Amino acid sequence: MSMLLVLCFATHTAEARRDRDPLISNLVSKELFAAIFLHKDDNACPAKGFYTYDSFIQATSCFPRFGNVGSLATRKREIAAFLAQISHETTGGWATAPDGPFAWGLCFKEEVTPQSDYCDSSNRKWPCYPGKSYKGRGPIQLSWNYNYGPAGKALGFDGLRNPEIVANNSLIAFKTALWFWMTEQKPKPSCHNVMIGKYVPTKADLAANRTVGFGLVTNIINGGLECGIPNDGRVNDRIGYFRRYAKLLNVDTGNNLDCENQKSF
Ligand SMILES: *[C@@H]1O[C@H](CO)[C@@H](O)[C@H](O)[C@H]1NC(C)=O
Ligand SMILES: CC(=O)N[C@H]1CO[C@H](CO)[C@@H](O)[C@@H]1O
Repeated sequence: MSMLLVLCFATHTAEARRDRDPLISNLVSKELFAAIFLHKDDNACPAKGFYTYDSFIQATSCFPRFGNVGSLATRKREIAAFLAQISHETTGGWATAPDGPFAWGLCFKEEVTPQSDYCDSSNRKWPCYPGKSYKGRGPIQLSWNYNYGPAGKALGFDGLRNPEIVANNSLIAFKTALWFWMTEQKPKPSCHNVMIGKYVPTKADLAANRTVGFGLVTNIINGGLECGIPNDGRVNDRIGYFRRYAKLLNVDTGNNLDCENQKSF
């Protein structure tokens, strides 16, 4: 068990050893993390005490390219985008919440009233284990057997038999969010490659308005439900978090924040 806690499995191991100090902690200090997630440890938040700064920093060391590619502005913008997306996924905020709706990221660690077990039984590569729920858990609200399976394989846990660990171990929880962020799942690019500008749209992408920007990351995460809709509240919530965090990190947001004119993948 303790091995699981300290090592980054599979392909990430070698990379992590090559570059031991990605210095995310220089860009996101403990104080800034606390200012970003002002209310995560309130009594009102079911995730109280779960999402610690140390777990976040430790998890990033398994993904040395995260927040570590390109100019200082690019690095900060990617980190702000990641923190914004996980905040929307776990938000406890509401319009008139203390300190505003965007001070309430990382309030939840698992979906409270899931509509299903998120089992895609047609997926033979990552078969669901009887009785298990692949509902949203952790900072990115990892869901579906076809995400739990490969995330677990990459990170060293049994995602299909033990999906609950994502809501019980905050280091693994943050690693699943970073795994999702860094991993391309065709035809979607990785969120990371979008935010560092490495993504090159195909003809089909261009025809669907899928150009670089925070809106494309939203499209990758939940475009099927949220994109191509004018003024969608969920999309606006993601953007609100991103604007607040970009300001706290002292970086501009870049263009294309919205995905209302994009088709989903
Ligand atoms: C692309 O965006 C433009 C507006 O900028 C819109 O008129 C067009 O319908 C969009 N295309 C698709 C495929 O959604
Ligand atoms: C020991 C422990 O914290 N167990 C929890 C693991 O996560 C599930 C939810 O997915 C909880 O119900 C358990 O209490």
